[in-house]
Amino acid sequence: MKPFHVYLLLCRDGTYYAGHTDELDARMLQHQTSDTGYTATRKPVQLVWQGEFESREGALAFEQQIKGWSRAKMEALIAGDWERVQTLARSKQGLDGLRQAQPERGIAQAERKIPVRPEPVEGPAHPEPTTPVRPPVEGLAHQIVSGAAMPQRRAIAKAITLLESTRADHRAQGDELLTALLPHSGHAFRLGISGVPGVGKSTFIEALGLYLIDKGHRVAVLTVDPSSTVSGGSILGDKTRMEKLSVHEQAYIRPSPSSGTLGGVAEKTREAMLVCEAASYDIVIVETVGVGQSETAVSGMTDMFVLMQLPNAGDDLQAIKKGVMELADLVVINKADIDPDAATRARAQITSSLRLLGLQGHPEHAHHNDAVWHPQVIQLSALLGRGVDAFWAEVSRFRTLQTGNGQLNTRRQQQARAWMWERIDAGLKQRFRVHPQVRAALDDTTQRVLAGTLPASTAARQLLDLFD
Ligand SMILES: Nc1nc2c(ncn2[C@@H]2O[C@H](COP(=O)(O)OP(=O)(O)OP(=O)(O)O)[C@@H](O)[C@H]2O)c(=O)[nH]1
Ligand SMILES: [Mg+2]
Repeated sequence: MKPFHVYLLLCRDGTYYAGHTDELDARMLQHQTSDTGYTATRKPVQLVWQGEFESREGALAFEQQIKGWSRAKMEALIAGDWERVQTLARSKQGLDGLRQAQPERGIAQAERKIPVRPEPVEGPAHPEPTTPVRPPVEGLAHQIVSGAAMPQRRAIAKAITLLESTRADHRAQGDELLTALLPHSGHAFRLGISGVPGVGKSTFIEALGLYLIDKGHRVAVLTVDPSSTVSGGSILGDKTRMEKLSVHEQAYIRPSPSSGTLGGVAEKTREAMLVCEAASYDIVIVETVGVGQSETAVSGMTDMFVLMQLPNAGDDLQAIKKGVMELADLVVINKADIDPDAATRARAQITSSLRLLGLQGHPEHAHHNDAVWHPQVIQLSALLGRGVDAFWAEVSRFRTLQTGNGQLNTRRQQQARAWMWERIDAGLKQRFRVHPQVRAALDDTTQRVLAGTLPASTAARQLLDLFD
């Protein structure tokens, strides 16, 4: 039977919001996009806790209870510290109320909930649960790979939430889960789509997704939003308005993780991609905003990288400057309906820029073989759904070519290796920063470098020696 969820959101203003629903994904999307309700002016919001109930009444009762809870008690719940919740309840409300409040399935049964920390923190900000929570990873993997539609959808959401958690015990379970899923992943085509805010990425992905589902595909859409790493919120998440696609049963849409470094966010997206593939989504689309370094990250996790452009010259010059054009396997000029002539001019301009790049740029930065594939430039109107079939024809041609000549496989191998090293670099840096001796010496050493009494390179060597 379909469970009811009670959930807690952490809002941008630091307040918590408690709600209940029987469609958690759809409700989250609503919170992220809706202009009404408590969360409308408090976006971005982050799901920090959920519990499951057999009945709506049970869920409602618990939601009402939570709404009266103190902040400390909510935070104990989020941290999974049920003992502390009980202690706080004993001092405030007495145990009876608490017993009533307990989810029928959920809090006591660890596999029914996956609590997530609101923010990654260096030390334990919340007390660790006294007994480690242990979702049955095998069961979860099984539901993802071969579960029926609804349990599968829930299992995917749980898996991704688990993978996004920064708690060490969750990380270990997440690794176990990924290892179990890996043999079932890799069969999808991974398509990256980038472009400046407002170029029409979401509108296009909605049109493309519905087109692909109509052709019998299952489509997963993930986003990498660099703004989320700064603001803790998500530009893309706020604006994910793929109304038809988001409710389609053959589609799965997940907004960007909203904390961590860009590398961390990209890593989570990469892992979410493997989960979706294991769940037989055969087309995975990764959307990213054309600002910052996120294009490099997304082109580094996809089989084909598409750059969306507006029909005016300023933007493509900018893109060339940033070196993003070199990453593109295909360039799309959107909004051709507004000014067809400008779109035609832009197409000619970009085509010649690309040719120039092929001659003078860094074709080795591209992930295709320049000898066999010249990035194409096509026009379309995402709003009117024009050009989607021509787009897919190009994508299919590229895919066939890359599969046939072995480039697709090579590209994935290179990506996997690069990612491993990227994560090793990030991990080492993190360990270096928290190393006790390094921490003890860091301030003083930095001051001496700033004062000009110690050469920067010597300082680095000394600190690295401490780390060793
Ligand atoms: N005329 C016209 N408008 C379009 C087209 N595609 C998108 N739009 C409009 O452009 C605006 C932005 O579209 P989105 O799809 O939200 O753009 P986005 O690239 O996803 O934007 P971010 O998520 O902010 O990065 C919306 O108002 C769309 O209706 C198009 O082909 N023609
Ligand atoms: Mg968008």
